[in-house]
Amino acid sequence: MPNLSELNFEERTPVIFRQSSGAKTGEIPCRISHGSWESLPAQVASWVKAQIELCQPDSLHIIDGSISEEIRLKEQLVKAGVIIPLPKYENCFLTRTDPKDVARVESKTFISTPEKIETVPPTAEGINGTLGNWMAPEELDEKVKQKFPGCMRGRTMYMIPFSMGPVGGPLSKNGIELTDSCYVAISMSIMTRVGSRVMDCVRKSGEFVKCLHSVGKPLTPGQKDVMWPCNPEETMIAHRPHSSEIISFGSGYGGNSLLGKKCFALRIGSALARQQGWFAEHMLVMGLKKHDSEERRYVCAAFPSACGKTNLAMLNPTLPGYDVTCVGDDIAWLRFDNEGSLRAINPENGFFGVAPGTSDDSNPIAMQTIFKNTLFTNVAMTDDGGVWWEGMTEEAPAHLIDWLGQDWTPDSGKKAAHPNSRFCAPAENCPILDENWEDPQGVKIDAILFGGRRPEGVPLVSESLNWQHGVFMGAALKSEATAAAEHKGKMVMHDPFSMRPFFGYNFGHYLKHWLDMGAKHSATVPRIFMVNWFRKSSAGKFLWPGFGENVRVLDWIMRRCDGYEDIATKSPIGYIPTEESLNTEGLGNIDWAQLFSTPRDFWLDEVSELRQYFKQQVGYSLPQEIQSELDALEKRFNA
Ligand code: GTP
Ligand code: SPV
Ligand code: MN
Repeated sequence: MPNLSELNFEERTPVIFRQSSGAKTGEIPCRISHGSWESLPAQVASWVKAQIELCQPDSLHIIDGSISEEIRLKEQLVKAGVIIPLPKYENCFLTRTDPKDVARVESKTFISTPEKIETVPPTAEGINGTLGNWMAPEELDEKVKQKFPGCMRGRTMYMIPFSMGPVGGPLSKNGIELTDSCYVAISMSIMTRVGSRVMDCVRKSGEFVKCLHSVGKPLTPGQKDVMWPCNPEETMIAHRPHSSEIISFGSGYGGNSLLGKKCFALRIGSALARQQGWFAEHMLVMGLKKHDSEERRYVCAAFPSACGKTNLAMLNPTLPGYDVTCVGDDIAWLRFDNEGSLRAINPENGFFGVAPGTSDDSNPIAMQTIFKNTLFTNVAMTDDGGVWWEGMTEEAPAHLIDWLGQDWTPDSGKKAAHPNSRFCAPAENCPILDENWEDPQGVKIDAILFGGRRPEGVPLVSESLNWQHGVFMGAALKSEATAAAEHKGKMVMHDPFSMRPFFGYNFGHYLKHWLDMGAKHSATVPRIFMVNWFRKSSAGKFLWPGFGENVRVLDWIMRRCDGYEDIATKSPIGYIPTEESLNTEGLGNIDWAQLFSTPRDFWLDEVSELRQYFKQQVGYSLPQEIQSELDALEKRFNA
């Protein structure tokens, strides 16, 4: 990483809004630069007032969600040099972050509950927990007192009323984010439904998740701002599930600052879901229809960060006769309805997707989604005012401005786009958006998939023996680390349910919740599958072409859901396709034996590693059922 002080970070003047609807009065602790203080519901006003007193911004901008507001905010940001217009596309912009603020920071993310056991399972003596970080409420109070007083001085506080899920829907929930980052305000307007109509809901229900965010860099009078203010040394992303509060300091990036996403929809969401009998999951939701069938089937899939959710959610089927639709690419809220069917909504309103690797070949649907009304972060810029990243075209352009704002040529010997560079695009841009994607009741789920990057041992697809075994598969999920968080290198890490960074409560209790919900609805639960697009040959090449070809695996999964028994054989790890049953027509050479083998040595090692993991990381919080599944797996290999 280059040293920040060596970079030519363009200085800028702070964003100031000219429009003003109110003067400083006794009641309002700062200038209101946009919106009306009087119109705020009482509970909202009292909370906001307290946060203004704490953070001491110069002014408050109440986001109304109108187009004219969006245009004005973007104009201001362009003038200040914070976002750069991309004239090659329609209403698209580029941001470059501070190179120290490029991904989620799991090590600085905390859940605060009175009892530690509510948040994290007990670890074995001398072992560091990897399933979340707990902070005592008093300690969090103390941290807030250290970090927040005056943290927004010289800046505008944006107040963003937002809804996760269709506004006013029975499964939807409201939040209000206060932030001193206009980039966050604009991104939240893409990723969630924002503005006055949400405030109307809050007024009716009186309920909202309280989200406070600051980049943690106050300005003294006259001080010039930097392009991407942040405070990496002081970064903290904290959650109080008991009072539905999120407190984030020091980072402006993605999941650290767009608080509706991981903080609300997953961490606070999962804690609420447990209390209220539903699930909040790191899952895509997609629809699949065969042209000769009446019904569209829906699948949700939990893959760890940067492991293929956006790609599967927007799959472009290579088999003729299939039609794929997208409901969501990152988060699903799932609930059993009165008939016992599991139904999913996508609480988000946009895609915050990984840019590198996205191309007309790998994900043409994403390519049709992201060149209108999109905000790019940390990608490279082309000479004609477009964007580029590794994998977008086979050949790199002869000249670019890289993600650090420096000249780049193919022989620079470094990446032009940051590996975790992202596009932030409205869902409505997606040409295959499902017609029911905003159905407030959600879509009916037929299958749940788990998957990660497993170079060895794990076959392309297997089906669990039953719900309990499927929950075990989710609990045992592992994947190679990616650039979505601060982990380095390619080590295979545990990422149970692809939720390791996002659990809002004790993982053992989470597993119990999954088991209990399944037992309650045993007659109607979806089937559970494990997939692995990333298995490699001994020569280190992917054994499976992936991307659009993954429809072949979905096709097999759908036939299993239709009750076709003779297309699978039972292996010790679950049901595996018979060789003729997976359509591989036209794929050329597929090494079936390598792709589907379940090597005994590998799996016995896996069992003993899992045994140690559960013992060291989950301890007595581990449900007995999961222990039994592990024992049974070992037994099947020794039978
Ligand atoms: P988050 O937004 O971080 O939660 O990630 P995501 O799960 O949506 O990840 P995404 O779909 O953006 O995956 C990004 C990476 O996975 C890119 O490097 C892709 O090239 C790679 N990828 C996705 N699908 C496949 C596949 O089927 N095969 C292979 N080999 N790579 C894939
Ligand atoms: C992930 O890391 O899983 C993401 C990106 O979806 S972020 O919103 O930054 O968490
Ligand atoms: Mn994600």
